[in-house]
Amino acid sequence: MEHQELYGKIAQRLDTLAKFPKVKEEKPVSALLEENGISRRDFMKWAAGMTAMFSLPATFTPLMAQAAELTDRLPVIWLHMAECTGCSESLLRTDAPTIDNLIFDHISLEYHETIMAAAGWQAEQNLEDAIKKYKGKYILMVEGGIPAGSSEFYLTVGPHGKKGAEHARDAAASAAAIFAIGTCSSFGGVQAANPNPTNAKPLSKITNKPVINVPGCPPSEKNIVGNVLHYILFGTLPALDAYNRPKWAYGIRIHDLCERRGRFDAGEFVQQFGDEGAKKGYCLYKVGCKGPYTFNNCSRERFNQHTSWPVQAGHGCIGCSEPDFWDNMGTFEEPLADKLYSSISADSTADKIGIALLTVTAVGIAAHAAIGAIKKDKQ
Ligand code: FSX
Ligand code: SF4
Ligand code: F3S
Repeated sequence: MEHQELYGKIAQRLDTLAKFPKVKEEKPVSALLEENGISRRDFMKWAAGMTAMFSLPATFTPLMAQAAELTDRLPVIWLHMAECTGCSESLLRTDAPTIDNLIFDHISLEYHETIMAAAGWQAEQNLEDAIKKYKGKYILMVEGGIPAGSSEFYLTVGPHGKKGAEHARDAAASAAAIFAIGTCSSFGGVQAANPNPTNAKPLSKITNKPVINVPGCPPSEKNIVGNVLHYILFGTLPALDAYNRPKWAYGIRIHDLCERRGRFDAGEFVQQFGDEGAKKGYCLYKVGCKGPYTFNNCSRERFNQHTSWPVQAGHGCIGCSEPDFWDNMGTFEEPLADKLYSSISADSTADKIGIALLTVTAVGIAAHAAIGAIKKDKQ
C-alpha cells in the first residue's frame, strides 16, 4: 500500500476511535505528561521513535502521538497465570515514570491483579462484569504459563478457586485481540521447562482464537506498549513470524544490531567474566551470549527508556524470547558452539530455512570463535 493511502486509512481509523466514549473519565495524556515533567517535545520525540520502530515514515509521527492519546478508548483485561510477574514489572517498576509507563497508565485497564485495588469476591465480579460489558471490544493480555489438561487444578485464581485455564479461556472467548505477554504465556516459559511438573502450556494451546506472542522474560515495555499502539493504528493482526511473534519487534536477531558486533567480527572475545576483554567491551559469545540465535529488538530498543539491555550490562543474551530457551539455550554462560540448536522444529518452510541458517550460523560462529582465539594466542 502506498504510504499516502495508508496514512489516510490510519487517520480515518483514529478519527472514528476518537468519537468513541472514553472508557474512564481520566486526565488526557497531555496532562499526565505535564504532571510528570515530560515536555510535549519529548513526547513527540518518543512518538517519532515508535514510528521508526514500526518502520513507518517520519511523517506518521503525529498519527502515533494521536494513537497514544486514544489509548483510553480501549478496555484492556490483563490476566496472571503461572509466572513471576516480571512482565508487569517490566512496565511498572520504575521510580521515574517513562512515557511508556504513562501511556500504559492511560490505557483503560479493567482488570490487572497486581495493580487493581479490588480483591477477593469484588475482583472476581469486576472481571466478569468487564468481560460482559466490553464483549468483543477489549484487548486481552495474558501473562504466564497455564497448567493444562488433567493438571489444570495446579493453578486456581480467586475466591471461587476457578482454574487458571478456565479464566484464560473465558476471557479469550469475547476478546477483540489476544496477546500472550512474555515467554511463559507465549511458549510455556520456566514452568514448562523440563520436566514441566504442572504440564504448563502456552496460551495458544488453551484457546482456539488467534494469539499474538510477545515473548521475552520479560518483554520490554516498548514491545508491550508497541503492540497496543499497533492495534490502535491498524486494527489488524501484525505480520507475524513462524512463532506468531510480530515481525516489527522480533524480525531481527539480537546479534544483527549488537553494539559489540564489531568485536565479534574482529574476533575479539571476552574469555571469562572480569578479564581485560570484558573491561574493553569485547564480544560475549564465548561466555555464552545467545544473541546470534535470538530474535528480538533488545539491541535496538533496549529497556527502561533506551537505558540499557543485558549485553550492555556485560552479560550475554540468554535467548529469553525463544521457545524452550530454558532447556535449549543452556548452559547460559557457555557457547552453544556445535551443539545443534533444536528449538526450531515446527514444520513451516520458514522454519526449515531457519534450521539451515541457524546451523550454518552456529558452525560459522564456532569457526569464527576458534579463529579469534588463535589470533589472540598468536598476539
Ligand atoms: Fe516472569 Fe512474566 Fe519471565 Fe514469565 O514474565 S519475567 S517468568 S516471561 O511470565 O513474569
Ligand atoms: Fe553481541 Fe552476543 Fe553477537 Fe557478541 S555474540 S556480537 S555480544 S549479540
Ligand atoms: Fe532476553 Fe536476550 Fe533480550 S536475554 S532481554 S532476548 S538480550
